[in-house]
Amino acid sequence: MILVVGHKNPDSDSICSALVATELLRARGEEATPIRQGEINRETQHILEVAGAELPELRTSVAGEKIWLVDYSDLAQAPDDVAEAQILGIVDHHRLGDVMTVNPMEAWIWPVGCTNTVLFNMFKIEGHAISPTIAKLMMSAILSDTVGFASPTCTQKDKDAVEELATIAGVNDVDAFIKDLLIAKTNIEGLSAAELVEKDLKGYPFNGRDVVVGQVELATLEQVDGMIDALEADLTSRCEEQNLAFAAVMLTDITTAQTRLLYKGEWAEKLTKHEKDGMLMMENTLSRKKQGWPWLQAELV
Ligand SMILES: [Mn+2]
Repeated sequence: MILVVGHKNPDSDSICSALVATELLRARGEEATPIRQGEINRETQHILEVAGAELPELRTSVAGEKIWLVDYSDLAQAPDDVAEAQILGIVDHHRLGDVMTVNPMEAWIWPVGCTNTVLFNMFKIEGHAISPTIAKLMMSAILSDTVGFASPTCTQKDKDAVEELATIAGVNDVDAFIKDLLIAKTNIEGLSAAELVEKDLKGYPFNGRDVVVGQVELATLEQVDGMIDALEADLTSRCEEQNLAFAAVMLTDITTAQTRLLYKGEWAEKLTKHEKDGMLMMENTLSRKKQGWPWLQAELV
């Protein structure tokens, strides 16, 4: 049995990738099961409902198991006991991380907008049939990761994949499909400051210290107007409790690509020079991976 596991703090791509890669392995004649390392967000819940797919089982230990990693290759995002598992494969679209394997393994890492774009091409290369449910999972993940094709991470391969997948899925109106997805993605009603910071929080080892950067995608920055103090207080206590050098959250208006950065920690003073009227605004910034984190790395050195 192969366990297919996405990253910690799973986003939609991470969950859909686990489900889709499991189908690919089964099509190859392997026994496989998708698992997840955490609770899913509202967008993912919406996607699973639309696709009619089952939520992967919550499981955070993989010691002694054969596993595939989907949507990451960093130790920090893997199950804590990943060193005791046998990694057989990786499908990803991020920079190559620091996981190590004992034996040779299969790696599919492409510079595209979404892991599901790589998986879609694997299905095609290997000639496996794609069911409407799997097609919906794949196209939803691609549209989520690329923010409806608007993200700078989006490539022609992502667009081509969605075009083919929409036909298989029987989705005639892709724009309406994107709109429903974005409504579910930006629904933060009733979430606490801590829940917002944790919604899509990634940990990065940097210069010998630990840093976390979260991102909240919004339809308008006004959605978090009353929560700035609480969000900053959460970042501060997170730094203290986890000995982080820096904790930040990108508040991104996905309709204008404008991001407000909230940040705290020992290294926070390195960024204050970029503030205007007490706010650090990052214009034209949708992607943490391609824009937010690279900029922060240069500033935090
Ligand atoms: Mn992804």
